[in-house]
Amino acid sequence: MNKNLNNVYDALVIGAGFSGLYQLHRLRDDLGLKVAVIEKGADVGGTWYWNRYPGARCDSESQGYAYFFSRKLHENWQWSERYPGHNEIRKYLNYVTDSLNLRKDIFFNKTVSKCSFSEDAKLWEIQTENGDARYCKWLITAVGCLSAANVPNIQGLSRFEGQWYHTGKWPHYDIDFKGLRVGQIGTGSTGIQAAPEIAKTCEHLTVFQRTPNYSIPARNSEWDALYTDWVRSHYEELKALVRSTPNGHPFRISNNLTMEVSEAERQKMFEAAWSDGGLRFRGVFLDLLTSQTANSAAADFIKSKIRQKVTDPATADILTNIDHPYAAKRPPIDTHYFETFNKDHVTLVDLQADPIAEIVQNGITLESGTHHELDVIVFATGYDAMTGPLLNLNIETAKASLKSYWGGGPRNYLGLAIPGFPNLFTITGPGSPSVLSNMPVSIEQHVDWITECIAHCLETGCTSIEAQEQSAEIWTDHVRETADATLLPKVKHSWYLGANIPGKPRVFMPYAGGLNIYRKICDNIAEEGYKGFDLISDKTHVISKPLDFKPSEGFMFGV
Ligand code: NA7
Repeated sequence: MNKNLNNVYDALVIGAGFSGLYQLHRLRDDLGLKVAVIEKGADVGGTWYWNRYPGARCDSESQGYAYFFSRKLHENWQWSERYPGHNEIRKYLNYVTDSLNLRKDIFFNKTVSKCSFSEDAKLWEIQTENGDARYCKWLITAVGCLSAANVPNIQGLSRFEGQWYHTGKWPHYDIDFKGLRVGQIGTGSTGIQAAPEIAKTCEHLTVFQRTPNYSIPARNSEWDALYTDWVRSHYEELKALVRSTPNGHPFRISNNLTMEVSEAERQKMFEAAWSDGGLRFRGVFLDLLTSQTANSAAADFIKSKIRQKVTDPATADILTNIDHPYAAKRPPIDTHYFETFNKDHVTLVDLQADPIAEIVQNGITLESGTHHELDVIVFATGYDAMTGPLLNLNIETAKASLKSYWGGGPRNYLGLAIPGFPNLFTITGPGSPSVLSNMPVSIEQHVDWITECIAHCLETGCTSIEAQEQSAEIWTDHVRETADATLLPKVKHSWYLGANIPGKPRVFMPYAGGLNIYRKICDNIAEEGYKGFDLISDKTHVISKPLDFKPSEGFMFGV
């Protein structure tokens, strides 16, 4: 190790998105630690630094998609629309960065290539691709859940003579689609946002759909001054609301059960939720994700709406041939997605009927031999979600690598600590509510918990904290049992399950028990002296308590 005082830190944080920025602030400004952030991109933003595709916009409503730790930050910021667009989110994160003077402690343009723990020095060594090394006692990953882009291995891509892009690694300049024939592969949340925007200017858009998807109208709109004032002056109420809901969103989920109201009432409630638009639709009944009957009622309602929007019945058939329960895959919301297929220059290709055979120089050929000539291919094909960004860091100790430890799927404690990997914390890791919730709210909860945990270690002279193997086993079982009590795992191709990546173990990754319940579990564990962790002092005295956490029966799926 070539250590000198300059490159040894109390803590290093990987990633300068919502998580990394707040973690830097808390450790540096509240605990007074020497901290730095290592970031791959050239600026702050994390996921939003890379996601700049046409139509890229957050599905969370703006009034809840922000930090709530600072009243001042809240009151001096103003969102302009119901859902924040990618440019505005980057502006917001730059505003936070500058307000808190964070930039000076961020190393940009540095991709972490390896994180190895030295048992002797009790330090993590963080190497970057350009050959730098930095050292720290506490290592915190803030790499996001959706940052490892998945470009499917379709034969022939290297032969394609046009341009191709992945939505999650979009160029930092506007692409002019005028006069171009564009093929878009993928109809998840991203593809559903991108297609209507690309269709606005291109000569022809061909959407290659493998699995049809439900989508609810987003009903985005500009905020008026009255609402902006209301949001700015209702900091405490909004903060209390997002911290109390199971999904961290600024709206309550109804307690009504779908089949306990009359058919007429049910349709009326679906209609009202459809008019409200967005992820709120998911909250119209309590049991949409736990009762197949309830879910089918919602699914039928949405399918009937899609049929009303799409003028060609054959196209409507392909769009509504949906094989999974509503919201069991991440439920998209859209702005004129289905209406886009009514345009003469937009074609839908059903890959279930005729899969892609190969990509050739001038387009995509299907197994039937049908050929689609293309100038541009847009891969809206998602991510190696949740585990991908963590495994890409090549985290290892002398005894194990994370890749081998997670060979059968992620195993950890509370989604934030992994047995065998001391002093390592994973913000919004698999096994935490993360992607089932409104991310900034989950992020704040994790960062606060990690900060308090490190503060506790510093106060008590503990030099090392590590999750116990048994705790990880109990927690991982609980994550699975909680998901199994819902319709969430009943999907063929879902990135929640890792099923979108060939060879990835099929394990339901996020915690579906609800952010509010999860928060209580984490708080209880901290209050009871970090139950389930081994805390080791300089004299290697283990002061941990065994975990007696019993999985609760309560669960609540976010959106
Ligand atoms: P998703 O939700 O993983 O969607 C990816 C889409 O790409 C989905 O329609 C996939 O079909 C399709 N896909 C993936 N691989 C292929 C291949 N090989 N051939 C054809 N089609 C393919 O990613 P998004 O970026 O839309 O959304 C990710 C999250 O970002 C989103 O949920 C929000 O939380 C924000 P499939 O369904 O697998 O059949």
